[in-house]
Amino acid sequence: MQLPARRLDLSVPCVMGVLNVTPDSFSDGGRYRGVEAALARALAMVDEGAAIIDVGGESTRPGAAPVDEQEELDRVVPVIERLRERSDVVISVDTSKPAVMRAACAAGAEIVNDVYALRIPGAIEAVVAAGAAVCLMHMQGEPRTMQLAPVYDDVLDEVRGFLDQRVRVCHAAGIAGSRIVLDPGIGFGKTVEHNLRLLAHLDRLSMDDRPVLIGLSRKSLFGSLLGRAVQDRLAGGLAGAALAVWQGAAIVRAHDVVQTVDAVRTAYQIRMRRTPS
Ligand code: PT1
Repeated sequence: MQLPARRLDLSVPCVMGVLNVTPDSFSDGGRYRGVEAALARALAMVDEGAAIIDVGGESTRPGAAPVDEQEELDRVVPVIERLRERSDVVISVDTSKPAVMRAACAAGAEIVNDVYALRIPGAIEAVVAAGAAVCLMHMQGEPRTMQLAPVYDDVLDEVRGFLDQRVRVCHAAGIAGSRIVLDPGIGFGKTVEHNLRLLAHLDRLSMDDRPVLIGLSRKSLFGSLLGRAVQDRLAGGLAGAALAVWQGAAIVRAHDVVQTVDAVRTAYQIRMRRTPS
């Protein structure tokens, strides 16, 4: 995948480590302590084998409320600056706001990971100006209300159609295919059944062999499916990650980097031994 000033090799699947920079995650003890704690966690994930660190200052979990632009900037920019000083890991910024995209990329982010798939006015222009790569994710509705009553005629067709349309809009704006990753948005306006159908057909999601990113880590899908609390969903997430890689997924977004790297490597090594019948 083409980044502003280098390429990220996706011929082997990799792990994107989740770095939530929200008050509940890091900042007890003030802003500076929060930044230092987030930086330490990011560097630990790099040591654990994460190829990308995904820095986010606004939760997009079901029911989450939007965060003010200045607040989001204050959360993510200092962390990205410090991480860029300390590591050459690829940094992505999990945001939908054009101003946050611009500032994050100026601070060293190379991928814009947008759950709104650049639908907010100014987002496409921000990505073009930064020369960033982008993850286009499907979401039905918005985080606050998306899980109330998700409805699809055919979830696969609709997700594919949406992503296809967003790719075309990006192309028209001058974002090359080599900069685009696609994501079906597991848990974003989907029932358990919708999520499972998407995961069962990941190999049919991508047009033109575009790389696919999948985020499953600790999601309520596993609460519904397995009856597990959020801290007990690792095995479910690893099974899903392995099956995603089996179907060709290029990037797995996860909190538990050590374990996810092992699951991704194992699934990839088995898949590589497949020979034409
Ligand atoms: C994701 C993702 C993301 N997920 C991308 N970015 C989150 N590209 C944040 C639940 O059901 O999958 N892909 N950024 C986290 N969002 C959720 C959604 C967290 C649903 C939890 C749930 O529990």
